[in-house]
Amino acid sequence: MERSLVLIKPDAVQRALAGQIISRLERKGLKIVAMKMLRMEKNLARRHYAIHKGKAFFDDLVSFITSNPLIAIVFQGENAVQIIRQMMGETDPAKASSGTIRGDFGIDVGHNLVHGSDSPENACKEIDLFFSADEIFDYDRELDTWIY
Ligand code: D4T
Repeated sequence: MERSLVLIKPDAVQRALAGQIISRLERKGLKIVAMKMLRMEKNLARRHYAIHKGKAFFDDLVSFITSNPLIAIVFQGENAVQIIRQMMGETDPAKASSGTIRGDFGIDVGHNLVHGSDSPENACKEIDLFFSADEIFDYDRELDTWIY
């Protein structure tokens, strides 16, 4: 079953939106298999966002993501990566459709509330950055027989 790394970013934690965001993903049918609160170290942030190194917004992005605690979650489900990207909406909340997390709760691209892995391959790499194997739980839920 596919997994995706979701970050409830510092702006969402500060705005007390963590519960609502997690709830949306849970109600969709996705299963939480790992979760922790942490303050991202600068080195981890630079590795996580390595693809953006050299871009104008890179330093602001690293400052923002390391400024306050965030919540890292591994969600599991069929097609989890694509479903979560759809539910998050476009990177820029001003362009994200209503009904998406960013479309409903955000305005500014630098404060876009959530991260979700953009491919199953990147999900595996990102999950490894945040979680050790013994922090990820393999368990059954009876309600899954009503989701799948
Ligand atoms: P993340 O990685 O946070 O899930 O966002 P996306 O996958 O949707 O978008 P991204 O990697 O292109 O951007 C990473 C992060 O950088 C911020 N950002 C992005 C910014 O501050 N200014 C910008 O112009 C862009 C493109 C927002 C998300």
